[in-house]
Amino acid sequence: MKDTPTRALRALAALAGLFLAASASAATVTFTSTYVIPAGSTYNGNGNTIKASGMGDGGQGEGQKPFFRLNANSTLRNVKLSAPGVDGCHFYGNGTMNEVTWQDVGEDQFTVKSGGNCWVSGASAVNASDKFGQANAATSVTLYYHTQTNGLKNIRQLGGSTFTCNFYYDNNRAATTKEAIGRTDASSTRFGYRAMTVTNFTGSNGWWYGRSSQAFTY
Ligand code: DGU
Ligand code: CA
Ligand code: CA
Repeated sequence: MKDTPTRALRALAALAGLFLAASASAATVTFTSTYVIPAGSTYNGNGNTIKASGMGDGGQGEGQKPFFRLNANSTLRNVKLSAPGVDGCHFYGNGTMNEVTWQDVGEDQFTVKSGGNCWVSGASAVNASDKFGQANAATSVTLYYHTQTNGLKNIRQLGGSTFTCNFYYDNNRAATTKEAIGRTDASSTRFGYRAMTVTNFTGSNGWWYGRSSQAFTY
């Protein structure tokens, strides 16, 4: 009985220590080149913030470098990407970006460079002057419990391309989209969506940029 308060205090102190250790470990890490996540492995950012230096200015110039290249079957998780947003992150085959926060999207948020089953889940991205996601190869992309705020297009399939993509929006939020939730020029591409919250949409051609017949709920 006598030592109960001491034990309680010790437990509290231990908890506080854990909390402090956890916050102290979140750091800002500077990248001067793209980090390649090897096939089949995971990069866990442990809540750190990445800052790109000498990789692009985050404007609309093409040829900027991505923060991360995800080789096939790799995962990027628990990381914040600060301005300048450079060329976002690139998928090469299947991949997952989980709890990745884009604090200020640069040229674009993520790009599918070669196709696969690609997932962007949790967390959020803000301020895409043009596109959030860009698909440059036939792929399946799922946005899952992910929020995108303020941009022209939430997903854009490479302009003029006719390969087939399947885009899924599952429990997402799109706030202040000014052109399209999904835009494609390919007649075989499909957009599936469920539990999607869209607010302040101002595109003049509908969510699917004139291709509503290619969209379905599931
Ligand atoms: O002319 O190729 O925006 O991957 C168009 C360009 C453009 C790509 C794409 C990307 O489609 O650069 O960032
Ligand atoms: Ca581009
Ligand atoms: Ca790009």
